[in-house]
Amino acid sequence: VGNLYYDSILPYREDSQAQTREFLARVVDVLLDYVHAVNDRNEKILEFKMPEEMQKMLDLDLHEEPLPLKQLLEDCKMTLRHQVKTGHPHFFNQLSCGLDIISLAGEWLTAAANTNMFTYEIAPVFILMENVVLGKMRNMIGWKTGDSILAPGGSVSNLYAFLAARHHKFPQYKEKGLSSISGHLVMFTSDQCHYSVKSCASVCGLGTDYCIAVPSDEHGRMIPTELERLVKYHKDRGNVPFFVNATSGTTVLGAFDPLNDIADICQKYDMWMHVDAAWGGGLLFSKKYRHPRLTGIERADSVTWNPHKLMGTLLQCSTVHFKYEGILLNCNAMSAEYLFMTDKIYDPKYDTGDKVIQCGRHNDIFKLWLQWRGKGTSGFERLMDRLMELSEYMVRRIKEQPDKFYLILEPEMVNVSFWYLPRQLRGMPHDANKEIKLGKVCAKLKGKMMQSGTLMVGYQPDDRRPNFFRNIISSAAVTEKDVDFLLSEMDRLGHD
Ligand code: ABU
Repeated sequence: VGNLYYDSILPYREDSQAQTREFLARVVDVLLDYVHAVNDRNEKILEFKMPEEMQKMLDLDLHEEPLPLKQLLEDCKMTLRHQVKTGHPHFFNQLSCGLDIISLAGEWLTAAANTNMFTYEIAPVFILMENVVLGKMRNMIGWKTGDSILAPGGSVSNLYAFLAARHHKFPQYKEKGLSSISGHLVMFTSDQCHYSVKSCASVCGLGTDYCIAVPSDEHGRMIPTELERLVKYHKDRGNVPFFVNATSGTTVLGAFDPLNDIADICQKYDMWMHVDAAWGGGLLFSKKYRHPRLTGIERADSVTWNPHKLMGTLLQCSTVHFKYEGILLNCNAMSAEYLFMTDKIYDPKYDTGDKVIQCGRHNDIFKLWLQWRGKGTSGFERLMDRLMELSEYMVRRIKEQPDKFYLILEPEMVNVSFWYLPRQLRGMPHDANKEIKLGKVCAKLKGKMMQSGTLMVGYQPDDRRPNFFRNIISSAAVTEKDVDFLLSEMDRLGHD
């Protein structure tokens, strides 16, 4: 592309097919080099720099005059050179890991199609794909009908569930607002839930004091008798318990709340039951691991399920499902006539834009649809089983090295919680004082991982213990050898 500028290619020059193709082909080369590097175990995951140093090193300025296309190619290379390779087989840091190639191809197509998902008129194929995929997901939950939407992340999916639950109980709320509600609404969720559930209480006017944290057991599962006790407590004080969030796959421990017990309580006290299965939903594919973890999910009123987590679909791809047909339109429609005309030549039920509180909606379906076509349902089942088996392998390997590693609990999912023991802490009795020291090791060792660039594993405290490592295996790239590498690399970096 030599010294060409933006106005030498489409759409500025009609006769620029060759240059345009050449420019894009060179961008694709950069992307393919990156995909190759991501899958190369000899490559580092990152070249860590402090933000100030990174800022100085990179030319990120925006200029008055245009830059040549060759500079833009350099910009693309530079960006990926300094990006953390989240698809690298030694990246275990986040719930969303991996780089699924078919889903990536889907995302590239999505970008080229560059459409908005609000009407059939401008996204006909994609809207029909949404119907197919979301209908299939509802069937897997155990419902024959219902309503669903793709949302920008699990937190917003949970918010949609909250809004639908409030609409279901107080259909006048949309028009009359707070005056349609007598008493103070109260919602319940376990003390291990994702923070977005509490955020619903803040965003929707309950106040976080009315999002009640139900105690969990030592595995991180909500205790149903505690839920019932707290529901009664609030009812007795004239409050209105109306919404319970059960989590299937908690963010830190990967715990599954007992859905049937929670459903019984919701039924008894006439409360909406939402299941936040953003993380654990993928296990619905697995005959081996679905039960007992997700047993009873079909009794929920709504379910959040993020394919961009365990299923490896590229970010972002989050879905929320409802048992009730038409609930999203009833709850959220504003009937903007410039977009959702009712006298279109096709059935306006295919316009999904009025189901949501945003207007513009990104196309998150194609990459999932293409990935599902490529893998088949059986391929997803194999992936789920493989990820779970690898996590079981990691647990075994940790138990085989009790001098170096301390398993915190038997995981229910691919979250493995553990401490690393450097030499000076080995052989000491395990008590609260030692846990404080082990917690300090986490932050130091994580820093060493980032500086060496060879490994990334997350850590955090919880309300029972100081910092501990949370290892996530949700990438199809990971093998037993990578798990062995992870443990030996932690020991190499952290032993002293
Ligand atoms: N709910 C987003 C998950 C963040 C994480 O990867 O831990």
